[in-house]
Amino acid sequence: MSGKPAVLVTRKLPQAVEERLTRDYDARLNVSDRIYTSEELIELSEGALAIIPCHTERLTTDVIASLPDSVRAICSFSVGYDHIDLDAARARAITVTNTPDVLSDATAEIAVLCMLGAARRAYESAREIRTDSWADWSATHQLGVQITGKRIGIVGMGRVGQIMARRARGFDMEVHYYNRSRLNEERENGAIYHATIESLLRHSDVLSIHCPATPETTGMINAETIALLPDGAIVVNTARGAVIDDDTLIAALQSGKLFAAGLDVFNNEPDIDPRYKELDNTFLLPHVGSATVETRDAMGFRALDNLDAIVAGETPRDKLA
Ligand code: 8YV
Repeated sequence: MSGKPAVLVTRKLPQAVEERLTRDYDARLNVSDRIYTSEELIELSEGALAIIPCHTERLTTDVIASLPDSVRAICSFSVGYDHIDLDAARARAITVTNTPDVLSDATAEIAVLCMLGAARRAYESAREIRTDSWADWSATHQLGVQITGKRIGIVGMGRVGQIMARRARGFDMEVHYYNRSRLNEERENGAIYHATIESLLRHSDVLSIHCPATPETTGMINAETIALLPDGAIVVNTARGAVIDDDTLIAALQSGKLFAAGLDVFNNEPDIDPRYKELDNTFLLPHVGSATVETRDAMGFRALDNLDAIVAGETPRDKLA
């Protein structure tokens, strides 16, 4: 017995984070990085004060109700918390935290990559090189869409959305946004507010999704809404797959209603809808928005700062429940 509080860490985390974990806690690390079943997670939590999950663990009503009494905190290694039932945690007085801010720049970088990858047909071009199918230069070869000067519509003008807006201004894009509430003038920074998603869509040559997955945003991009985008628009999603109805997006990509899509997140990861992979006009990444050395360290340290505060009897900075 080390005398240190026990913490279940559900996935393999960066070395520096695991070093701090083992220094300060009786850390139950996941060396193999295999995703635990709900039953395993409950069993492995026995006697632990806290769980540090990732978005890959579904902490549903039933799982939370079955957690051992020892568990007093869930400090997620993620900004998104759609995988945690906050009401169920509140009902058991379990404190829940996330890791906002520290991954906003990295995620906006990937959104820029997805935007450019989709607009400039990066998947098709890279494939030509790697399969030796590049015939020769031609004036009509691989023509994409220039995003400079175009309109970007940002859904969810939170931390990541605001950084994406700044990056888009670097491409002289006209920034439009839809958010639950209008931002103040300073944060808006010249962006044009739309009170409805429908209005935003009509003004979006590129639509970039930065809102969380909630009951309100699930399936927000569906047959009715996607029809409102200008023909030849580009859809970028680095938030959560649940915001998009896959059948609708795939049909719009197949028909040419949309020029392309750049996607880092999907419904049912990693078993995504296979039709995305059959399309040439998709630029697809495996949920790597926050995957930089700097950011993953910062996420881990932020989760541990929250845990340290809870252990010290203080209110953690990123308390969700
Ligand atoms: C993380 C994310 O890598 O933080 C989030 O919400 O979507 C990702 O960037 C992942 O969730 C880690 O748990």
